[in-house]
Amino acid sequence: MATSKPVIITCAITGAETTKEKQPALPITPKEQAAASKEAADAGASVIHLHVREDDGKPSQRVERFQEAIVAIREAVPGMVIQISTGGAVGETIEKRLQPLSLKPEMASLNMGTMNFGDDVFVNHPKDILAFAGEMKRQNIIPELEIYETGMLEAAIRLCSQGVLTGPYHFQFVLGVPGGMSGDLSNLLHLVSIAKLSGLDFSWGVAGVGRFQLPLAMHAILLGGHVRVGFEDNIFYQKGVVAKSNAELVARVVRVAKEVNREVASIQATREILGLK
Ligand code: KMH
Ligand code: ZN
Repeated sequence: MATSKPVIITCAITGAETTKEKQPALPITPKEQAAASKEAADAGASVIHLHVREDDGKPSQRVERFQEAIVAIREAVPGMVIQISTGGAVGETIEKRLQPLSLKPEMASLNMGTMNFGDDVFVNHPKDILAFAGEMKRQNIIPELEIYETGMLEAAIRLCSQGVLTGPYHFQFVLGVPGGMSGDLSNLLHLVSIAKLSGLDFSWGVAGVGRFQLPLAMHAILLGGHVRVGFEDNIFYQKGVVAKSNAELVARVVRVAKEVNREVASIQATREILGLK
């Protein structure tokens, strides 16, 4: 693993779908999110993928709530990379999804297409993707391109090649959502090879959903990619055993990386790899 860059571990601490009933340790309030971020950072995460909730647990795209959460996380973990979600919850309006970009986060998610998402439809109209991309470019916000299947990767590559998106390019392969590609290793290998064929200079990570989280993280560590874990994608430590904390999931992938001599990226190294200031 000596030739690979250090592995960036992102922790998606909250998400928009999981509930406290299913995962009692799910951080909901800014205070809980700050504590979860600190634990995740202490365990080895350097990026927080951030969704916010109202106190009753409802997913929210309210700017003030993002602001509160960002301030609390910054205080708990100075320098942590905070990547806000513009995906929000299924069914959220584009206007609301765009709102938190007014906070000028250093990084934000940018979803690359429409798909069935479990029993729902996650709508990302081409004109709205362009609006998100344009706003991020205007404000120098680095997008993380969320890719759930091959067509979305090809759409992302087109936008990069046309200059609609202007690097640094970071692809996040989100695999295992019912409606998108499954977390089978062959799918990850296919996506990585298509991305490489583009000739673009890019970094990539993988977020495996549910039971795919651990095996895909292990494969990404071996393949030179980056890793996302956390309750947004998976609430279990193993089959039938709910994880104690987001940090427990981070700590496990850190152990895996160490076992195969792949260094874990510090916050500083993460900023260099992702092209952040
Ligand atoms: N909650 C999903 C429908 C993102 O953060 O940009 C979308 C999502 C992606 O979580
Ligand atoms: Zn998300």
